[in-house]
Amino acid sequence: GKTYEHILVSTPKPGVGFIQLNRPKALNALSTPLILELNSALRDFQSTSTIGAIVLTGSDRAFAAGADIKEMADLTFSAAYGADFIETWSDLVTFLKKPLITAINGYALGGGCELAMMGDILYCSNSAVFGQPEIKLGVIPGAGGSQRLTKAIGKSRAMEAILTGNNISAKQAGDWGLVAKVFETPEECVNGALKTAEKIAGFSQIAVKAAKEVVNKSQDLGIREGVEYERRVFHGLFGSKDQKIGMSAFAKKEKAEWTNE
Ligand code: CO8
Repeated sequence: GKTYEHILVSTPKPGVGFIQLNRPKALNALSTPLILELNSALRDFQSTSTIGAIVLTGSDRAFAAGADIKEMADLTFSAAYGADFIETWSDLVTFLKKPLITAINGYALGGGCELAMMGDILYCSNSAVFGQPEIKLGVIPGAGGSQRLTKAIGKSRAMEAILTGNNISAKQAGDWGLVAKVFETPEECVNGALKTAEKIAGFSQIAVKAAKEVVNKSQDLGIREGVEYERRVFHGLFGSKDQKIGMSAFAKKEKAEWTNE
């Protein structure tokens, strides 16, 4: 495979792609080169048919401490606006159709919190610290934080976090539903994410893709259109081989052997 400078890429379990952000000296600050590598690795997993789900993590100390402040310090409005600064950073939410689990330990601040929230499932450990501290730098969240955090934890809590720059603890993240699970240790968090990814990768990839697609539609559509959208996709799955395989295996009390067709 490719060699990267700022990330580590592997396939530790059947069907599971694993990416670890690896700029330890800068607490995984999200520089443009790092984001380009991350997008490249995700695109490779997206186009590898044997990969069914992906886990993204950082180090025990930091998932990511935000966009690279040193890189941004001298940016001007024209340069940022002209080059659509940050736009490509959230590409992954559109091109990545396979489930992404973010395993968050340590700091997930600013762009780090936003990247964590681009995951389809968020897991964290007790060491996790979330926050959108941009207000302290004279700016605001720039990669979806104001939208995704508000959808995840509600307006009042998101306003408080974004307007004060105060951190959100792992316990709050769990209680408020920002994350699906809070683990005791970073190791348990990453292992839990890998286990869930392996489980997801073991199902029909056609059904998994459809499931992610319809859940994501709930973020954009009203309930009525969303339910109609779901039904269209549900009906469509009766045209797949795996629907026949799955339902006949159930009737015969056998294990389904998915074809991803
Ligand atoms: N950018 C660049 N370098 C960073 C960043 C960062 N965001 N965070 C930490 N570092 C560097 C430090 O400068 C330091 O480097 P050096 O050793 O060369 O001085 C090293 O990492 C270690 O950091 P600290 O010494 O500060 O470690 P502490 O344990 O004392 O503190 C903190 C850890 C609390 C995380 C602290 O480093 C901190 O507050 N970091 C900044 C957090 C922040 O403000 N993040 C938001 C950035 S703005 C942003 O993300 C805008 C979003 C835009 C969209 C992004 C799309 C994905």
